[in-house]
Amino acid sequence: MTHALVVIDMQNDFCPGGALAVTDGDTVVAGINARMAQAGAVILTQDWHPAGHSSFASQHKGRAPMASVTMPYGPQVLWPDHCVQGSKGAEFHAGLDTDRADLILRKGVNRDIDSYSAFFENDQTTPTGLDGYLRTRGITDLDFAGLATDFCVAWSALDAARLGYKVRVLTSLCRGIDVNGSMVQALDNLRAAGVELV
Ligand code: VGL
Ligand code: ZN
Repeated sequence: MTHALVVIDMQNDFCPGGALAVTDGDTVVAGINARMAQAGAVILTQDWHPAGHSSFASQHKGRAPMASVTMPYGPQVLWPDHCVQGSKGAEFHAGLDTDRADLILRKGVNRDIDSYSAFFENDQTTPTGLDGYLRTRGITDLDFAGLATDFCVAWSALDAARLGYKVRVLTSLCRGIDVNGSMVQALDNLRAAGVELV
């Protein structure tokens, strides 16, 4: 068993009606559940921010959501408050088959650093521990699905490729935010990194 399905941030706040809703975000749930049946291992990630997280526009006087700022660790898009620990918005979409998960990984828990990727926080050095988990289980091939294509899915898949995994992004089981050309940029970056877009 060397293949895993990694389902990124399939949470209420990224679905229609949520605080950072991705268009049609909920429409991939059924397909993701079906795909779990073929997966050797299933990993779910959960965006899980403390209240007052530094990626929230509400913490930056005079800044609106979707504005870009420079943080000590690099550029950062400011978001509406979302996926606050313990909130309804941070829960998985009710239709997602969470029973099938081997591991649920929470990320973005550090107030001062965002974490788009399931592997590293946005300083691109602080590890989440996922690489160690996968390596010690002998998992070498990763399929990614979930939300959002151009942020957490793309950053996770790019890190996975850099770490030496064989990576595919199941684009039909992903949906994107697309802010300031982020979708085209993300797909270009993924192709350039040798990630297979399925
Ligand atoms: C995400 C923005 C902020 C994502 C998470 O899951 O793509 N995007 N937090
Ligand atoms: Zn977030």
